[in-house]
Amino acid sequence: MNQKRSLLELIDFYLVTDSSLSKKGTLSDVEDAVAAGCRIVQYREKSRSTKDMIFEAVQIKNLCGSKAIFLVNDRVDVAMAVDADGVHIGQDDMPIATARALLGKDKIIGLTVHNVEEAQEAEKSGADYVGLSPIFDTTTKNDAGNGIGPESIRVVKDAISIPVVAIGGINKQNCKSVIKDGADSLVAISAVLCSEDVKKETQDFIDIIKNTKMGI
Ligand code: TZP
Ligand code: MG
Repeated sequence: MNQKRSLLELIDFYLVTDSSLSKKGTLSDVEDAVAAGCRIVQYREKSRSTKDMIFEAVQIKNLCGSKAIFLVNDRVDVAMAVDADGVHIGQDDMPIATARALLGKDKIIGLTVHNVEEAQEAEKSGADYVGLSPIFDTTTKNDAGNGIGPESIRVVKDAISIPVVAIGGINKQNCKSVIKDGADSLVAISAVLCSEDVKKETQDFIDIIKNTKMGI
């Protein structure tokens, strides 16, 4: 049993890395977010060679240690090479069943979904959580499409029993409503990585999420 699996129930702020937005570098971002209490990190790197990704992924895995789940975006091969805790894949990436066969039952697999049908299908296929995307319009991902609106979070949350992670256009102003609308966790890439202090921003998000979940 992957010990990190139990952390999935505790996730609040979810860090997705982006070297093109980072001010101090991906390793610094991960270190800051984990120090702030972030319990899940996804290494999302679109421009590095496989060799460089593996080198960086090993370092991110070490920074996560036992404190945070460490997932690799898209690249099942990189996740396997460094024995990451799992992967996050999209609708056009490797099918879940194939990823599961390669990674084994203990690894965590997250799938991006855009509506309730995809979310139900994801759960049926054995996804461990879904990333519901994009909640609001965003310029961080070119092909993300238009925001589906925060109301869709509740619809998806009520239809499945695995955790729902909200992503796309989320910031400190709208994150409270995203949690109230039913998200278990949320990603805010530009809001955190474009800030001057990744640790403080992460802490702020975690505080808002925790307080909102407690009804404060
Ligand atoms: N997947 C769907 S939207 C998105 C990704 C990776 C980008 C989210 O970035 P931001 O800056 O939080 O809107
Ligand atoms: Mg993808």
